[in-house]
Amino acid sequence: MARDRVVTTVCGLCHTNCGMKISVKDGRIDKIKGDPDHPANSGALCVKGAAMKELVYAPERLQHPLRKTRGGFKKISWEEALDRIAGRLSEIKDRYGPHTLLRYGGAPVTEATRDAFVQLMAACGSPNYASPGHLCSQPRKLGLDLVYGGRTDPDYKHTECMLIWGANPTASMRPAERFAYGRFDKVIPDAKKRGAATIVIDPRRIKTARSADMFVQIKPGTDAALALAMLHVIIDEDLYDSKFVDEWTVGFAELKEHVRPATPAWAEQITGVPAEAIRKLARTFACAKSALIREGNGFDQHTNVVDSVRLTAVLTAITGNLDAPGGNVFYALPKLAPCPTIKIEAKPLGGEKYPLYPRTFPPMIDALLRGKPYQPRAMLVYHGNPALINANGSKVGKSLGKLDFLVVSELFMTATAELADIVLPDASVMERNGFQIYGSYGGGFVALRQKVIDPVGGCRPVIEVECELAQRMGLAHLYPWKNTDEWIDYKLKPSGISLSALQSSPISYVTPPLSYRKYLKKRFATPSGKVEFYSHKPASMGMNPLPVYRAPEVIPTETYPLNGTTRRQGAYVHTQFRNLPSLRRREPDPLVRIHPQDARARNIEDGSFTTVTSPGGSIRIKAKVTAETQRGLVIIDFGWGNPSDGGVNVNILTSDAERDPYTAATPNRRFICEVKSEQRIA
Ligand SMILES: Nc1nc2c(c(=O)[nH]1)N[C@H]1C(S)=C(S)[C@@H](COP(=O)(O)OP(=O)(O)OC[C@H]3O[C@@H](n4cnc5c(=O)[nH]c(N)nc54)[C@H](O)[C@@H]3O)O[C@H]1N2
Ligand SMILES: Nc1nc2c(c(=O)[nH]1)N[C@H]1C(S)=C(S)[C@@H](COP(=O)(O)OP(=O)(O)OC[C@H]3O[C@@H](n4cnc5c(=O)[nH]c(N)nc54)[C@H](O)[C@@H]3O)O[C@H]1N2
Ligand code: SF4
Ligand SMILES: [Mo]
Repeated sequence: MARDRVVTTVCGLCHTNCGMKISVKDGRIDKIKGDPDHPANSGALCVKGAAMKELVYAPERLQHPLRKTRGGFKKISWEEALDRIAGRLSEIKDRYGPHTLLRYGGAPVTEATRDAFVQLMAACGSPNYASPGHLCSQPRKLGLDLVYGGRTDPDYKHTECMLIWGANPTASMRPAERFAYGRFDKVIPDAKKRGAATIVIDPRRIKTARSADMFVQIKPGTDAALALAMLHVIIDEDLYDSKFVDEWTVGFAELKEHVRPATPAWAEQITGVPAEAIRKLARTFACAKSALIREGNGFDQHTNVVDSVRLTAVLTAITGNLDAPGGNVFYALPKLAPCPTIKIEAKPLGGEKYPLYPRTFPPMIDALLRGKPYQPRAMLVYHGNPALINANGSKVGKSLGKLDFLVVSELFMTATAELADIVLPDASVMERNGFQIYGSYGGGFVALRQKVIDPVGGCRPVIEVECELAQRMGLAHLYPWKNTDEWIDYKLKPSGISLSALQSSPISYVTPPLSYRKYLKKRFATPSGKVEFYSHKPASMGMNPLPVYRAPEVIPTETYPLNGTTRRQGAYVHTQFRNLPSLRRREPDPLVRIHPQDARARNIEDGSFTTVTSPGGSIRIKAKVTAETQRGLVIIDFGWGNPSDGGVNVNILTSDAERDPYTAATPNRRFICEVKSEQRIA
């Protein structure tokens, strides 16, 4: 490899996967720029991507495998690490059965995150591989699937009306929106120039709300009530697309009956949104020439997420905005070969209770703690931090402690890695080949994530490590690849390209450009081939076939009079990056945001320390007094609590008792609490 050169690659620190141009000097990363030719970001980079060099060369980077001993972690060789892991996994598999092996992979920001150790579980015969999917997009995907058989994304470019609903794209998707439109920071200003209306539905006055035409400040977890009332108005006032409804939907008569009692006055009591504002919202959305809903992660992490998102899908369909210009459309994505490649008959731990989303993580946590239906024994963690990101943090810590054997592949020593028996230092996204897939107006495309530098220290890429383990466990014959490059070729085969093709053309379009109303030819991928307002799948689980509002079971009490929710900090991704100086300077501490009236009533001053207590526990945290939240709702920054970040884990306060009936989604964005100023405690 030439030691000085410019490498075109893809970031991979978040789902946006921006293109990068990286200059390398003497085998080290020198300068990082956005790739002007990459359709996702057109040259822009966010502060996190710009901090990539700090991440790669961070002094705390793990550089050797570590083994836990009585005296703490000790450096060991790769040979020893791999032998020990293969030996222990084989032993546990033989003694207790393959199903007692679990795998957890974090948010799938790259395809390697999606796949790592999944084939190993399958080769062993375990069905138990999970992710934070129950908190992130999988419940939303299921909601959309139930109604119209696929996931849609917004057609920002052509819309007349945008509902930014439970999403904060200017903070979380900057500079690019994954599926749609070059640079997201231009989406809203461009739409405004065209005269499109922007409506924000959020409990917090986010930045986008300040310039929106309408800001609907909703109580968390009550979106289904709002959507039902919108449907009430739209049907009552005949504002729906009757031709589409007649030809392409099932269950309209049932839906009409269902939403009759859901008046705006009823919804006002639940959502805190005035009835008149609900009527205006419904009329603006339904009467616009085209309208889209950008539903976001604000829906996930609530216990009614699937039904709430089903209702947004119904709103899109009933107003004729489904797969129509300016509405919510099906973007084609490049096809990838499936992983695992082995059919496993055994059901995952969530299989009985959550047949529509069986690979959900909470049943694994329960099984660890209760030993029922059986006791899981070992877990491999890749690119995730389950100890911090799940609801009821204390319980999660205890449950991971029940494992006989925990292996964590990481870049840094995290709260989860601290619990591990063996920690493996992974090569970062800059130190291994990879690829990324995207949807766009021009069609689905694949981009090459070209290796930029050799792995630092003794780090090794995870796919290689997995192949080594498979070899040692006598399972290599069950792998269609032997190394990272072969894995890439295997994955890309259905799209008709290969790693070497990508190396000569780093961005390859593999599907035709976006077209609309594809259902006219292909119908919808639902059992009836139509949009299902009424669905038999929930009915088969004993659930209401129509989407409903389910009131949260846990509501404020005298002891815990406030609702709490959590906030994603733009400078960080989840639990990461607090150790990178340029980012830490931007957001040095976690904060609890509290409304001025709630603060005054509690003697809490801006910048002072408070104790926030919920039935799950207490945390000490600095207050920010601000009217961006609503009365009765405090907002706490999420993602702190790693050993060296000096912050507190908000998930100590959240509860996992109540769950979404379809996916086991826990209410990480809604808990009850009280906040006390430090003076008052003293
Ligand atoms: N209360 C509350 N809880 C939440 C959320 C919330 O908003 N509020 N958000 C939820 C959501 S949407 C999600 S997606 C989850 C996130 O859950 P996770 O994905 O489990 O969390 P991350 O902090 O992203 O964990 C990624 C870990 O991978 C490590 N890592 C980074 N790059 C590499 C690499 O190249 N190789 C390896 N081996 N490791 C790497 C990082 O150091 C980090 O420790 O959290 C969920 N939990
Ligand atoms: N910088 C940065 N970027 C990220 C991430 C990160 O951690 N940092 N994480 C990535 C990941 S894994 C994800 S999932 C995406 C998420 O990206 P988005 O889907 O855009 O979601 P969030 O940014 O979490 O914003 C969710 C919004 O929903 C609001 N909300 C909370 N509860 C409710 C509710 O009950 N109803 C309504 N209507 N709104 C509610 C919150 O106040 C917040 O403004 O971002 C990705 N991008
Ligand atoms: S938005 Fe930032 S962190 Fe995410 S891929 Fe782009 S540059 Fe990287
Ligand atoms: Mo997520």
